[in-house]
Amino acid sequence: MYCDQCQESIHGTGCTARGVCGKDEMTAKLQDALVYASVGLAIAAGRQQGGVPRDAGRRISESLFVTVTNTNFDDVAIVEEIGKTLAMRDQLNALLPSVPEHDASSWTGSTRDEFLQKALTAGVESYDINEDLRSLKSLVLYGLKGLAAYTDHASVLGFEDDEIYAFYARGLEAMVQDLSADELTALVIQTGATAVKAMALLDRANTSTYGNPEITKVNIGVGMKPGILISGHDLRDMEDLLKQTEGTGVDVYTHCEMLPAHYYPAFRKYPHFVGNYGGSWWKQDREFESFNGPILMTTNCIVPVRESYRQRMFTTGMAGYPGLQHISARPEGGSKDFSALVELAQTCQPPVEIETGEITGGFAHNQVLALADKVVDAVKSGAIKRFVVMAGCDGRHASRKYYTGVAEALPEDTVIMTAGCAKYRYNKLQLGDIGGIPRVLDAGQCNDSYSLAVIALKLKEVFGLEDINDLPISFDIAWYEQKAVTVLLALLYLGVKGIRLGPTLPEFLTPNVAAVLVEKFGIKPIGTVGADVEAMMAGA
Ligand code: FSO
Ligand code: SF4
Repeated sequence: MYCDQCQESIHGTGCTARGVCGKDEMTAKLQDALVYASVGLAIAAGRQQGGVPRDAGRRISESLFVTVTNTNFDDVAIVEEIGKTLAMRDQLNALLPSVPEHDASSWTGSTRDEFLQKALTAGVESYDINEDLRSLKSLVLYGLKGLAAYTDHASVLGFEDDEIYAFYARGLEAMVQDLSADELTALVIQTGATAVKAMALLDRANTSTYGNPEITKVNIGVGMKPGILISGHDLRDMEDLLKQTEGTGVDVYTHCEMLPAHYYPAFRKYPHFVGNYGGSWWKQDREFESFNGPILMTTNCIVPVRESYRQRMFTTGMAGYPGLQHISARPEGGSKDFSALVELAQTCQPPVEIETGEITGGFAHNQVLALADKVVDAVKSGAIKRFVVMAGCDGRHASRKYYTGVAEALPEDTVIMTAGCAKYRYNKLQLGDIGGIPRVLDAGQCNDSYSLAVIALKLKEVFGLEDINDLPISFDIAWYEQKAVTVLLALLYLGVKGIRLGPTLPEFLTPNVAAVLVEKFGIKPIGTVGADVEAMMAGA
């Protein structure tokens, strides 16, 4: 196997025997075969009269999402996805005058062993012999994987965009084409442009279905009843679960990236939606143990499952893990059936309390813009000197203590804007407020980084500035998996310069490609807390 798609990829070699994430060789290879099957589907879909059919767009979203870090470790499910993807490729090829001339369009297989055989020549390292070109292709592919997660969530809520699906066709076909560095660089920028569209689409899907996030205090303690813990990013699953647990005597808690569900009016109204349990994804093994009740993983991030909670952990959607019960897709126009979790919860002990208190969030664009006058006055009066965007992901590495250190070291006249699970490095610190504006403004999930961009663009307009980089704002982004690559490319497309990226730069960037990003966009690796805080406060 060879995998270098996340920040925890083994430095210098990528993951070659077993992933740090727990992905084994067979799963890694099957995921490679699934991406390759998606390339074949993309080639066929992109050649259809009338553009990429929506079912093909959805299929590509689902297939790529399955291969995002920590989403699906279940070989049986992945084999099934490959089969479905190849079947759709063949259906669409049959509508063309002839099958496109590429192995990705014509290879066949139906068994796990055949897919493993194909993976030997179809992994990311086969996409180009030139490592710089391969690096650019990786940047596009990983950006597309993150995009796929976002378009999957949006489509579940009935929101789709043909232009985004058309870009899947273009971007995936590029994986098997001979393209120059300039052509691939243009594709990287287009991936960023499409990322902005996809995040805007998901924002529309979420807010028009569940209302605009509002300032909310979320309880981090526990109640007396047994609970179900829901994690991941899928809000439609959240809705189904809250409805089906009403009046059952079972409480619902969020974990990690589901925390922002509390900020939505459509979910806040449920009295049995009690709070958030625990912290970020990588601590789940201990927290799932003490939670005592059923756990529902709607998406990534899953870590290797311990025996102590295996029997009460469920997956759904694109998430999967061998041996866990998987809740099947909702029937057309219906809901998923979470009754197995409810019944199990009724036999469980309430969660063990691991902390008490509250965290405040809900500062997505609509809420912040409602406070715009207050924010603008605070900037004009000098009460707020600087905004620091610390969005992105959390991860296992001790080096991520840097983000806690930065939050603590930033002067009291600074405001941290965040989204994604990166926030768990500092969202329980008592950092206070500035004239009623909290010093940590949490917009929501990683995709809600879109909100942070909308807020920045609005501030630029209010202050009459030409360039977003003239605002008193710094970007200190943490990345882990491919959605963060998508968010990063979106920020670059929007013209943000001088982003600090950590805890390390991506392993898949060659020195030459990294140099281009540095030169064109001023991207820099994080340094020490002291030096970075000083530089950010000086606008550097
Ligand atoms: Fe985190 Fe995992 Fe949301 Fe990611 S839980 S790391 S970028 O899946 O998607 O922020
Ligand atoms: Fe390694 Fe990350 Fe790939 Fe897992 S997803 S195998 S940790 S590079």
